[in-house]
Amino acid sequence: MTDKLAPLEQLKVNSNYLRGTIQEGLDNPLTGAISEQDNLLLKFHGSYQQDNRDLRDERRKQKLEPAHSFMVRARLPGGVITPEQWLIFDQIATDYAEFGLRITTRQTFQWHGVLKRNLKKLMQGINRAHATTIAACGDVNRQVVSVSNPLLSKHHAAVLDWAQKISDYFLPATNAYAEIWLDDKKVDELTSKTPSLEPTEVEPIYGQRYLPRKFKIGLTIPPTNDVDVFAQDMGFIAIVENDELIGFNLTIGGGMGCTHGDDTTYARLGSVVGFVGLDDVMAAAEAVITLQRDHGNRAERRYARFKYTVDQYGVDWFKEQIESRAGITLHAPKAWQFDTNGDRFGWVEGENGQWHLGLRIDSGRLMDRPGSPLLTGMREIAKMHKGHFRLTCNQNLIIADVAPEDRAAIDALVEAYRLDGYKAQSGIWRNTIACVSLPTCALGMAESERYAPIILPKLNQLLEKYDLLDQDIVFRISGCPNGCARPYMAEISLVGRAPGRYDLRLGGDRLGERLNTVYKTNIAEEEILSSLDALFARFATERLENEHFGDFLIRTEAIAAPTQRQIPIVLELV
Ligand code: SRM
Ligand code: SF4
Repeated sequence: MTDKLAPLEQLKVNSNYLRGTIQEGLDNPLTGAISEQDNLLLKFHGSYQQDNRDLRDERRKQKLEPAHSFMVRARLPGGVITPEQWLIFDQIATDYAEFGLRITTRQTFQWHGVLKRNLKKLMQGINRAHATTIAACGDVNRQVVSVSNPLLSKHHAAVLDWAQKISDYFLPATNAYAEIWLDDKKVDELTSKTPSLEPTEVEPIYGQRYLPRKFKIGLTIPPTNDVDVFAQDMGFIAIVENDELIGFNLTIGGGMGCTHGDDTTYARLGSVVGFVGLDDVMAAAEAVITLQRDHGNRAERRYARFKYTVDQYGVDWFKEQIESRAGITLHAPKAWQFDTNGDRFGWVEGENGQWHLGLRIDSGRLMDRPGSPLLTGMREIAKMHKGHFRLTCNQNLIIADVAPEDRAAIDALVEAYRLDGYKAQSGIWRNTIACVSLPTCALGMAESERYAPIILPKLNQLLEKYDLLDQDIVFRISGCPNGCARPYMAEISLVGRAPGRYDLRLGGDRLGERLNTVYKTNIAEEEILSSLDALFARFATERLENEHFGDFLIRTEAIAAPTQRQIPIVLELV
């Protein structure tokens, strides 16, 4: 059997529970890099070795090694951050990273451009803030995402609790993280979140080989689907009856990543397999994860994501297996109704009378730029804020739990530091996500984060012509088909093929329940704009009342119907 394993499988087995020779690589002063094998293991610790692609050619000419640095990703279940944590995260970004703080599409922070000599200091900073980076990347259960704003209602808070419980339960148990990054200090000295300091050589859930591939979990509470629950390997849709959270509809097998020109890889929406009561949630989750552990493809990483396991064995087989492994009954799914997968901006009052301010952060990048001192602005807010912050899966930010009497002071800082972009932005701009891509992402084929501010003013011009500037349209850009911006669910998306060239995809909905479809492939900006110009013109005159752009395109057959591999169970809504 073992000789059929993908090379990474063997590496995991031989890594002594994720230690490899990471420590030796960090200690080697002769290079700013670590070995490729250790880089693969480093991911499980929440970091990737990268190099600045803008500098590649110049350094090659000068016969220098690439400008190596590291990206670090925190694990912040549900994206909740205290002001004290914020200030530490900001400080380490300022001291050790290059591009500020970056909110990701899974509501956590990344730091980019961290030099090898600073990596441990940055990791220790994160742990000092009672957070961790373990399992933020790698073949494990990753950052668990949860519906934004836990403070809107008691149910939001309860769903966040579940997200944190699930996240903690599936943390790796290895002591390698503490040994390498925390000098094997007792975790309590640094953080309560980093697991296990008892020397342990077993991984009760994962075993020596961990999972075949990354695994992602998201929880949401209708009518909001801001986590894009159907994009998750495993999703939980909260069901509230008689004002009580009674359980979740369980979804399995969502995922976005695919490869250009390879139809055997595809984006897939999660399938709803049934309703689980609160007592059965953890057992169901463990059954799903261990089924993927035991049946996922470990020979060919291209097919190792859970969605392929689900399609290989079938949803019905999975239902039976979940029930027998967990010793539970999957009940018929309960009705739910989403109204958006976007964020709300501006002030909202929670049911306890406290207020929450949603801010739009373009591509989630918090940096100080001329005329846009966002990082400093958020630092000033963190110094006086008494509540929490929430990061969202749309790369935005909520200043949560603000007393009515503190709103004015927050408003003044938001305005002074230009954090109030959402007030002037068009509907499409406010609903844009762009993945990182260049210069740090090794897989980027076209610009994304840096392209958004170039194309958006041009899209605004088109929309203005047709008086559509206020239309909320979900627009997402990914620099390659891996789909980190979840582009396959957007009303309009661009998926990078080569510098300046993208696939234009159209027809997702605003609920996160429909995949879109390719409209034109491998086109440059001029054609992107002319294609959309024609469609916006029709939308302006032919749309029904309250009809959204993606729905309009499908209804009028302006685009081919989406070819979804699996459609979530559709219910008679009550
Ligand atoms: Fe992603 C790989 C960035 C969310 C699908 N993703 C990467 C890497 C690490 C590139 C690499 O492997 O060398 C990117 C690092 C770029 C950089 O410089 O920071 C990267 N992914 C991101 C982030 C930062 C995008 C962003 O703009 O915010 C998001 C971090 C999330 C987090 O905090 O954990 C991010 N990635 C996603 C999502 C969206 C989601 O999970 O909701 C997806 C699609 C959902 C899914 O997983 O199917 C996603 N990323 C991928 C894939 C494709 C996986 C696949 O099934 O084929 C890769 C490539 C891979 O794993 O081999 C990838
Ligand atoms: Fe990089 Fe591609 Fe993900 Fe964008 S979608 S961050 S280019 S891997």
